[in-house]
Amino acid sequence: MKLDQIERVSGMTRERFNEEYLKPKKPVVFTDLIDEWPAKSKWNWNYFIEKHGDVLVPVADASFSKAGKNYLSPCTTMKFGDYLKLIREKPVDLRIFLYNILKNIPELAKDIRPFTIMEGFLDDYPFMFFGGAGSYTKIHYDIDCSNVFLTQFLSRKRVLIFAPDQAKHLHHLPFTVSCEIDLIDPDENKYPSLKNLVGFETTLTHGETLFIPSQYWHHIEYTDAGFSLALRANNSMSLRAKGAYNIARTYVVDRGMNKLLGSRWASMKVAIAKANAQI
Ligand SMILES: O=C(O)CCC(=O)C(=O)O
Ligand SMILES: [Fe+2]
Repeated sequence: MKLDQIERVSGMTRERFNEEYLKPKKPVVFTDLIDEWPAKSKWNWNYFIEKHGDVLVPVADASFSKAGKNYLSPCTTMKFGDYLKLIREKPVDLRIFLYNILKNIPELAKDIRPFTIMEGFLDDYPFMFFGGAGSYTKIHYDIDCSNVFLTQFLSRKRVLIFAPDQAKHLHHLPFTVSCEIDLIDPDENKYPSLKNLVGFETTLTHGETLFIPSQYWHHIEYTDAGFSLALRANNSMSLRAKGAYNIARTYVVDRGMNKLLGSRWASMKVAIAKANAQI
């Protein structure tokens, strides 16, 4: 596996972003995109615990990505404050994924500002991700085919990114937006195709925003306990259509077959991924 460091930029204009990063689909880290947001100084553990600790949140454990009854679903709900205290203290296998923060806690809208770096932001889908030290989000690309702007708060997060054409080295699982290979433990002996994998990497810190181009694979490691806000933009009709198709396919075919066949469906996907893999 060969990884290039992702560039860091500040003072970026919309025109330059469009020419140098959006059109060529090149990941980049903005160091100043949220400098004017109150959230940059306000959003921390105590603020969420004291002001919004009683809100009930959906929490997922490792069964989220495993075949069976919890596949692609949260496993329980708990109080936001209790969850944050838990992950702040020690590594735990509990995550909050794709949490629509403004729908659930509308008051927080006053702490953020719309991004103007490109057109097409989907204002109704501001998703937050929370996790303890050592947790990670397995490699995937975002099902709706949006461009993602992932802003990190408080702590560090390591991100690996791969272009769509790298799917052949990652054992892409059919009917899904995920892969068999787990990059937390990249074993080149078991998966020789990893030797030819090329991509990008960076470690985000507080207040930095990573641009993940539409359909780019990403693997995310929580170096420390922390949280991020993902804002998404999609300014292309064809990508929106592809996203809608992906969502229908996952919810109808993949979920349906998981319900019907459970781990046998998971094994079939792995076998197809292996057959399609290229060294
Ligand atoms: O930060 C994470 O855990 C996942 C973020 C992600 O996959 C996304 O924003 O698309
Ligand atoms: Fe994602």
